[in-house]
Amino acid sequence: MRQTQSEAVFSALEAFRIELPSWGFANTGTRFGKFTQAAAASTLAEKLSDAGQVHALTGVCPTVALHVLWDLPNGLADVPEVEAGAKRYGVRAGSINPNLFQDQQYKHGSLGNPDADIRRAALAHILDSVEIGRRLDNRDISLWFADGSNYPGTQNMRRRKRWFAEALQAAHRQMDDAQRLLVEYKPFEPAFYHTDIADWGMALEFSRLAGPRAKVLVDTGHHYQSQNIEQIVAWLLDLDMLGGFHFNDRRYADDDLTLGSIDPYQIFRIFHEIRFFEWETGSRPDIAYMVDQSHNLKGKIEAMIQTVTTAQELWAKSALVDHRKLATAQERSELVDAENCLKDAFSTDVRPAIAEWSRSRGLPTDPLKAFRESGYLERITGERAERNAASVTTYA
Ligand code: RM4
Ligand code: MN
Ligand code: MN
Repeated sequence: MRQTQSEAVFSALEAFRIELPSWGFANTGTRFGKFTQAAAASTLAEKLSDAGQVHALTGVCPTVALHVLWDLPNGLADVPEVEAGAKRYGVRAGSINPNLFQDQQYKHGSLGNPDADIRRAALAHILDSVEIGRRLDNRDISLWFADGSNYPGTQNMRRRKRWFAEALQAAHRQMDDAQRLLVEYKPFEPAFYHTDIADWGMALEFSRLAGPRAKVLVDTGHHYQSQNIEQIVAWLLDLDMLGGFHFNDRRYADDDLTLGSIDPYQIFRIFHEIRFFEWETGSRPDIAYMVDQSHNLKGKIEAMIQTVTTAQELWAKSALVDHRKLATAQERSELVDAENCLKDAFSTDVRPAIAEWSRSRGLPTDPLKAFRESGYLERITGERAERNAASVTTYA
C-alpha cells in the first residue's frame, strides 16, 4: 500500500538535516565592498549563537560548518572554545573548511603553487584541519581551492595537477577511518583563465587518487550556465562518489543567492535523483547537505531560516514522486507520464504537511514568524551595532 502524502513528507523530513555555514552570519559583500549589517556576527560565539537560533526554530540544523582561518585563527588551540560555544548554543561543529585562499602567499596558488615552501605550508594547514576535525569529532574536511591562473602560459597545469594529487594523498593518509575528504570544484573565480579543480570530473579524479574516503562536493553555484547538475549528481551517486552539497542559488555565476530563489525546480530535480537512487537501490548514500550562501542584502538569520524552510519544502516535494509509476513510464518511454511524475510532485503544496511535522516535534509551525516575535534580533542588534558600524567597508 502506498504511504499517504503526509506520511511520505513526515518520513522524508525525519531523514533530512542541513548544515549551516558560520560565514553566512558574518558581514560579507561583493567584489566592490562589504555591506555591514548592525546585527551581523563577528565572533565565533556570535556565529554559533545565530546558528543555534536557526536550529532551535527549525530543528534540522544541528551542525555548523567552520572556516579554520575565520573561526579557529589559532588552529588546534581554538578547539576548546569551539566546543564550549557549540555546547552553549545547542549546536555541534560541522565540516571543517581549511582556508587556502586568503593569505598573501597564496597569490599563485596553494597546493598548486610553483613554490615548494608554499605548497608545504598549504598542506600543513590541511593536516592541521584534519586534526581539528578529529578533535571536534566531525567527519568531513571540506576542501575548496582558489588555485588557478589568469593568463595563458603562466602556469604548468600538468605539474600543478600532480602536486595536487600528491598533497591530497598525504591529507587522506592523515585521516582516521571516521573522517572524509570532500573535494569541491568551481569553473572560475577568483582565477579567470584556468582553475586547478574546475569541474566534477577533475574533483572525481582527485578524490579517487586521494583514497577511498575522499568524495566529491557539489556546490550548486559552481557550474556554467544551464549545466545539468542533476545528471552530475546521478553519475556521482552511481559511482558512490557523492560526498555532499553546498546549496545556494545563482543566475549568472557563483552568486551565492538564497536556495530556490531563482530556480527551485533545479534543486527539486537534484533531490529527486537522490531519492530515486535510494528507491532503486534500497541504500541511503552518506551525503552531507550544507548551505554555502552569503546574505549581504537580506537579514542573515531570516535568510537562513528562509533557506532551511525552502530546502525542507523541496526535499518533501521530492518525496512525493511516485517512483514505481515513474519507472514504468520510463520503461515504456511514456514521456508525458514520466515527466508528469516529477511535475505533480513539484506542484504539490507540502507546507501544511511540514507545519504538521513541526507541530509534532514541538517546533514552531512558522519559524520566520517565531523568530520575528522572539526579540532575538533586537537584542543582538543592540549588542553588536556599534562594533559593526566601526568595521571596514572599503574596497580599495
Ligand atoms: C567559495 C566556495 C567555498 C567557500 C568559499 C568561501 O566560492 O564556495 O566552498 O568556502 O567560497
Ligand atoms: Mn562552496
Ligand atoms: Mn562558491
